Amino acid sequence: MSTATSLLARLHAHTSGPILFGQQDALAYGVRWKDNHPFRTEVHDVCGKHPAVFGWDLGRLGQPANLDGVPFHRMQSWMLAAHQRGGINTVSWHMDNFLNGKDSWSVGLPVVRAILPGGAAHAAYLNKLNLFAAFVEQLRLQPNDPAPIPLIFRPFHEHTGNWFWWGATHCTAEEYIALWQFTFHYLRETKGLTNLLWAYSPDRFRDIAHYLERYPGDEYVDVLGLDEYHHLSAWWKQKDFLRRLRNIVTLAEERGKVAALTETGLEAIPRHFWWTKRLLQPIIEDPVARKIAWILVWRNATPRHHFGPYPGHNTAPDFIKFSRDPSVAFLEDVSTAF
Ligand code: BMA
Repeated sequence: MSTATSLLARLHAHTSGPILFGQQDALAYGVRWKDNHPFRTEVHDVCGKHPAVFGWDLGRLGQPANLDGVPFHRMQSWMLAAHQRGGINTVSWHMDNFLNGKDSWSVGLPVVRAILPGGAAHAAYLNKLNLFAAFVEQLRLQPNDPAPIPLIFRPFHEHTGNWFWWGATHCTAEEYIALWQFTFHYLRETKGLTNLLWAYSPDRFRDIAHYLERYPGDEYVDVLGLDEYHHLSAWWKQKDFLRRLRNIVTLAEERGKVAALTETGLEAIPRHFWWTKRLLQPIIEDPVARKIAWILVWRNATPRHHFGPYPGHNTAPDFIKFSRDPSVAFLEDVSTAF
């Protein structure tokens, strides 16, 4: 069984068990600390348990550190450490714009068309994918392990929005699908990476047809994700959010995939009971929505830009309650390493 297949089986098990809790960059820094630690998370500082899912971003791969200042070699050791303790790593990629060298939020140029085969920036795209493959190949616990550790790869995310150069109004559905399929074949066949699970994670969508508009096909996707921040701020917005979760769970069940809330959060979390009342309760009270395998909140960067709690934060007591709820699983709940 490949490492990816066993990870997929594990995720499938969580569709009927507790929902795994994850956070972006959790091991790299918190609101209250930026220094390097071998294995520290602010979530653990608050509740005594680490996230079970660890999100990372490869933006600026090729430079010493990623777009948020995380050195890539440290990221690799944290990924291995997380895996060794029974955690799951998921990777997004805020890829720079290949036509003007600016970041992924630089929109307005036909970047997707340019990086497809035959396009002016195709060679540059291949160089990036080669860097990605080299980065992934190094993720071995022992140098002579037959394969790198499994990863969930979540490229070209939030494409139903327009804020990234791969977003809805910046390429056609055909171009988006062609890019996904090309990337999949290149990494799997040319570079031989069989340790990746592929996660498709649009932002908000109107209905199932909209969700599937740029879906590359069942052979190219393992996880049906959703990135959704918007509808978690107030109770009256939750109906739409739950409907979307039910949509992805239903689709996942029909296609033998896993559904997940691949990104979420409420910036700075101004509501005391957000964790238990706004996030968890509506999901677990819905018999369909609760079958998502994991929830990942975004990074803890600064007192204004954070999506997880930290000691002393107003939601810390509620987060402790959330962390003890049997319908949520943290690293210590799924691992024998502690
Ligand atoms: C965004 C913000 C940015 C960050 C980017 C990539 O949502 O957190 O500050 O650079 O994600 O991690």
